[in-house]
Amino acid sequence: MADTRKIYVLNGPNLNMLGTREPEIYGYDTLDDIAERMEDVAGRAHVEIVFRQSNHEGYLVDWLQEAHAEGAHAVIINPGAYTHTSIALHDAIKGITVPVIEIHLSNPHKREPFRHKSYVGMAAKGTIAGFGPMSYMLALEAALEL
Ligand code: DHK
Repeated sequence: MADTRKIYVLNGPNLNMLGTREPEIYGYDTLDDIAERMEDVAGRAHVEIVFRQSNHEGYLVDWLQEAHAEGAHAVIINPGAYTHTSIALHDAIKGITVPVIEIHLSNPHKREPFRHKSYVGMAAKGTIAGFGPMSYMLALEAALEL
């Protein structure tokens, strides 16, 4: 029987600008490029990727709850700047049983002090940061092994 596991990949504010946004930090790949690569790998593992982006915090909360309600296998989330501010995302992750992997393209710990705290990381199963778009692929590999 086909494996119908779903992995949600959620992206927060400004990640829709990847490719042109501060490329010296975030690189030249677009979010579509990343989604395509993930879908390719996941497809070979017969896993469905649900790939979303929003600039609005509440949508990310809704989608975390949706992943839970859908019985998703895992959530990979790059919360963008909400990483460092959002108790709502922290609480949403604590309130669901789906394992959540926090990711970042850059390594926030090498950047400004206001990026050193992660409300999401405090609730997530684990964090992968600093590998550019490869952070997404490493998280997918981890999610597939869970
Ligand atoms: C993305 C952002 O938009 C920032 O606000 C975070 C993260 C870092 C990233 O590296 O992917 O601080």
